[in-house]
Amino acid sequence: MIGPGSHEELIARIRNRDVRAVARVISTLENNPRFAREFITKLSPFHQKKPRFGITGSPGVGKSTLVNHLVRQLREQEKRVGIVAVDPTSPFSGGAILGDRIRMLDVQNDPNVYIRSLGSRGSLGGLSAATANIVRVLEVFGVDFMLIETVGMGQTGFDIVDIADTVALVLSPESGDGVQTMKAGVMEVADIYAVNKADRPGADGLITEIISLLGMLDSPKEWKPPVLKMSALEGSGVSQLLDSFFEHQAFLAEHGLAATRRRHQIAREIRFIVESRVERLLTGETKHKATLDDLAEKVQRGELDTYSAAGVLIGMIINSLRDEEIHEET
Ligand SMILES: Nc1nc2c(ncn2[C@@H]2O[C@H](COP(=O)(O)OP(=O)(O)OP(=O)(O)O)[C@@H](O)[C@H]2O)c(=O)[nH]1
Ligand SMILES: [Mg+2]
Repeated sequence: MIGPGSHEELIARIRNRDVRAVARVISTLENNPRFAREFITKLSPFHQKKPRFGITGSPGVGKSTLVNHLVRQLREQEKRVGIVAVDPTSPFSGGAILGDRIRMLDVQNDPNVYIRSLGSRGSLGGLSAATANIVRVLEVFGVDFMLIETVGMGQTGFDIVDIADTVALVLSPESGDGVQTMKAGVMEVADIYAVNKADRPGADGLITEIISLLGMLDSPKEWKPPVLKMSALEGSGVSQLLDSFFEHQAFLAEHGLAATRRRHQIAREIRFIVESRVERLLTGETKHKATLDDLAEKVQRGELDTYSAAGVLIGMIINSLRDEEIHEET
């Protein structure tokens, strides 16, 4: 348990690259929103964002195997790498990363590589509020580069596009999800398309399909997302992925888009925090939930209309949020 007053000490330890302090803080961030508020407030002055690369795609397309390659390439450049893998199948992690741990065995014992798996709290593709904070902690810890692996993108309140600078969508011919994924409107948000498992039949067909779908999008972007072909298993074509990432970083910088993009992300994060706090008040055995039920009954009996009921609840939520702020400050 992390006691009060120890935040500064923990931050000092993290800045000193103390792995145990990092692990402890990350676990607490994942499970304790109040700790997150206090800790991140104190951490922020020490934080500087690092390049962040998001790797997303359906289960089993080869994301972790590709991440492994990326880590190896970055290590060859003497970079320290942080990896966050968001696993939607586990509602909590506590560091029990299993699948990814096993697949990333060869980079696991490198002290310059920090791997952490997180639950996504049940929302497919969505990130928990803690994810952005955990990335910050690792950046203060001193990684030069963040890799973030998630399943799915662009469909939930807060996800990979809200954290990463550049997002690669990984597809594989055998997952057969190419067209469906794109039709779900996911297409626009990827900066790079990585067709993996090129050692399997169907990769060229998938590439043709992606290129033609990209051509149909009527959002004329200056950045033309590359469609890359690779086999993470054989290690062919994988270096292009990192090259494309750096090209995209340079593109964002040259066009002055990095800052704008980041500001939008931060706005989305703030909004997500606000929404989460309101939602927390209305979920579970809270007095707000009880009031909501009462109000519903009144509307049902014809004593009240829905808008007036909402007004009552909004007033109550405002008061509670204000109380929380005052409470936190003391
Ligand atoms: N044939 C072939 N198999 C691959 C390739 N890349 C990965 N695989 C295999 O595909 C399986 C899934 O790979 P992962 O890297 O774990 O895929 P993932 O996308 O991280 O999977 P989840 O994290 O479970 O969503 C493993 O058995 C890999 O060995 C490839 O290029 N070709
Ligand atoms: Mg994986």
